[in-house]
Amino acid sequence: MHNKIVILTGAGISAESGLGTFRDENGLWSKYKIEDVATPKAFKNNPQRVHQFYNERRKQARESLPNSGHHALARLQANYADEVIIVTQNVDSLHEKSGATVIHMHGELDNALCSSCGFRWKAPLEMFPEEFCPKCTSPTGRPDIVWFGEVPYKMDSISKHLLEASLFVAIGTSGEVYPAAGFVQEAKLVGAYTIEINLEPSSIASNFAETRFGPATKIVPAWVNEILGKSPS
Ligand code: BV8
Repeated sequence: MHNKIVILTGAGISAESGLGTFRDENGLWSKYKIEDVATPKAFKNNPQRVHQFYNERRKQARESLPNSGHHALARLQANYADEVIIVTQNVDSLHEKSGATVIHMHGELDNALCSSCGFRWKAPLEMFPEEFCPKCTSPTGRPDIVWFGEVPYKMDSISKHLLEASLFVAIGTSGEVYPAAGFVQEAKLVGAYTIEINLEPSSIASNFAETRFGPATKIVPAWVNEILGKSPS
């Protein structure tokens, strides 16, 4: 019997680090249209606009710091007796900055990808159209981001972890984007207990056995203390 914990995080865990969410009131999708900045067609039609969108977010993300929600998850991963797998939809590196290891299913702002040879390298702070690949020298560099209509990364290993989960916790995600929004169902199928931690009920809150509402910087450390059997600090 596994005691594996699988955690899925979304933009809500980075909100209190100053990074915008997508679907909140002043979220990114209230300023940009998905089809203009987060699809392969958008990049083909107007690479400059798409690079600009990610350049702004890359700069903001590079200056941001992890919050107590990120630190609590890193503490759980370091101290829990069994495996703690963190899958994130986020493209910032705040989980890594807090010392956690994480699976980036939607890619990473800090990486650039060559769409000709598949080579990845550390993205410069700003990328421009016809970015040259350091390996094959083609002018086909792009943000290493999974856009809508593209296949998320590491789906096989994520599915394997979900099959072995005894506890699945979604933190700071609206449950609007698939396949991530379907992970709770996969976990339930193998009998995992499921918890949603969010500022307010997501569109899939009813799929969870338990929900805890409030800011991640408050709720996540309290939940981690409970799991680690620590009295609230
Ligand atoms: C795929 C790019 C095939 C990087 C992103 C119809 C039905 C079902 C599916 C589809 C459909 N039509 C199209 C699809 C597929 C589509 C999809 O789901 N579309 C949606 C819009 C309907 N999905 C895809 O195209 C995916 N690919 O399906 O391929 C496939 C499938 C399975 C297996 C193999 C192949 C690709 C999806 C990835 C797209 N790229 N991002 C970037 O620019 O960042 S997704 C984008 O949304 C972000 O990456 C983000 O991570 C993601 C999810 O958003 P959230 O993280 O949840 O953020 P959001 O703002 O929505 O919510 C924030 C939450 O935090 C809120 O609930 C809020 O209350 C809470 N919060 C706020 N503050 C706090 C807080 N919580 C706690 N504390 C706080 N302080």
